[in-house]
Amino acid sequence: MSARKPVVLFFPSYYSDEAAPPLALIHLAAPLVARGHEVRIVDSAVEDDPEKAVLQALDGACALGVSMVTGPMITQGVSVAAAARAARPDLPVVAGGWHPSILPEQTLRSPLFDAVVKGQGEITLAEIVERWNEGERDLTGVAGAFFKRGADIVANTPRGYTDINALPRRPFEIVDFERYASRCHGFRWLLYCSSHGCPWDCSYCSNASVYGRNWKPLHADRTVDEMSDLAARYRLDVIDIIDDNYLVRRDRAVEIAEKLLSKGTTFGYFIQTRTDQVDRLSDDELKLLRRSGLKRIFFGIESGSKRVLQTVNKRLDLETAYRTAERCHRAGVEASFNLIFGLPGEDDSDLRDTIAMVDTIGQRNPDAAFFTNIFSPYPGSPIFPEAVRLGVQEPASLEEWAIFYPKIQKLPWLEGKAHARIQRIRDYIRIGYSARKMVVHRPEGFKDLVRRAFQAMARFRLRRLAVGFPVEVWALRAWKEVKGLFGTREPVVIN
Ligand code: B12
Ligand code: SF4
Repeated sequence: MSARKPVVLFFPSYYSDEAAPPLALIHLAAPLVARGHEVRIVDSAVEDDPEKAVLQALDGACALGVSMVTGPMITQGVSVAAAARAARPDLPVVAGGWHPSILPEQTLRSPLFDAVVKGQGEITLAEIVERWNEGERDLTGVAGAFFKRGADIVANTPRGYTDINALPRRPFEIVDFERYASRCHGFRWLLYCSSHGCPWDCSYCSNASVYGRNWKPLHADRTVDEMSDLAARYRLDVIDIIDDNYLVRRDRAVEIAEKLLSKGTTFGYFIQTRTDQVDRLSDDELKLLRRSGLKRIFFGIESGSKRVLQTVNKRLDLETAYRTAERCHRAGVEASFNLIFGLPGEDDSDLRDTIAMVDTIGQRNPDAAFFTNIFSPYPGSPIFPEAVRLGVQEPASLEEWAIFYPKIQKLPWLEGKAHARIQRIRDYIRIGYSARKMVVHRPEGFKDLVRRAFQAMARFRLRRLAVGFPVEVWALRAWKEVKGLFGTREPVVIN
């Protein structure tokens, strides 16, 4: 057997100020490190010249892996893979992550990639690297891999789910944590995964295409040990648990909270879940979670229209959502609500319902935050074929998927003035209801008075759906630009 050569893993830019170590790549590194490979991670979030950094890291390497989700990450994923191919034509390149997992054959039609991993990558990538390290390009028999044999694309059998409890510990130390903390102005946080999947079936969500309609957790003990070790090692302020639905098992969440409390940990943690999952917790349990460090819950609530919620199979009851918003406030847990505008069939009465819902939540929880999106039909989601039927153009190549992004994508049923109007509504929700921002200090004194005046105006407009001639939005934009000219940036504080 040849010496184990280094493996380079690249995380393309996602065009955001927030930076946290690339969790997917740290997961992938676990078995490779355990088998004796050096894993060199290059992350655009902390790299000024990612292409140069990848080319340098390739020295002596046996493989390059590129991670991509549908959307703009593809742009740099492709350009860096092209630069690597030009510099090291002999080097095999593998793509993985959500986009390649959902569209493995189309991704592999790009001449830049030699293989694609479908789904969880830990064991599949380790087996691929084992072959490539020996100079063997044929990947026959590596479950979960797609590869090229001459002009053909070979699809191996699926790997099925790998229990995360059976995988080696995740080697966070292979990235330089301090580079991330300094990008976040000293805010110290990590992303962490304690379960995979979600048993629900919302039609706009692509989860099931990768993890099935299952929910698979890491044992509570291991979760507590890992999180507290990481928090101590990196002096973390917050661990952002990225699980799609952390509260599927109430007893496990309670057990984790009790164990964190008995260890005396001081870090905060964020979770994502559904309002009905919180509704099952008693007040005491919710307070217990708060005392154990639970600072913020992200809820996908999407729309205030019962009809729209039904068409996307959300199975969500608004009264439960209101009750949960209020109970979070009482328990001291910050609540963030995600909204999706532009779902197929949404009309003015649905918009009014959504605004009324935002208003009700805002009243019952004055600290609630709202994040708004325009619907983006992701491949792999059950709604995708309907979106195509309604006129969404399905990209025909990996590169074309780069523009598939809520910020830039136009929907055939939401064009021109209708699109601009939704953008205004989003602006006014941001001004009118997001009491606490995730990344910026809440203003004080005179600035807070101005903020309140803008807030009242935005709420007034939204209640009447009167968002034309948006002078407040223009004024805020102009103010931001002036601040930008003088180089003043708000400090990044994720509270
Ligand atoms: C955290 C996160 C992000 C972070 C990641 C930051 C970081 N530093 O890691 C950032 C900010 C980049 C992000 C951005 C976006 N995200 Co996001 N994100 C997630 C989230 C919540 C967790 C990802 C994660 O780390 N999971 C844990 C790891 C271990 O699992 P994993 O990512 O699946 O990785 C495994 C496999 O996919 C595979 N794999 C991954 N990469 C690679 C690479 C190689 C070479 C190989 C072999 C294998 C492989 O192996 C890994 C280990 O098993 C997921 C939802 C989820 N629960 O996974 C959504 C998710 C990936 N995001 C999604 C979306 C839509 C977005 C945005 C478009 C959202 C938006 N509205 O702006 C943007 C895209 C940004 C851009 N500009 O292109 C979708 C992707 C859907 C799709 N079809 O691609 C998801 C699935 C959410 C959802 N359910 O819709 N996201
Ligand atoms: S949107 Fe949320 S609740 Fe619905 S299936 Fe996806 S992860 Fe589950």
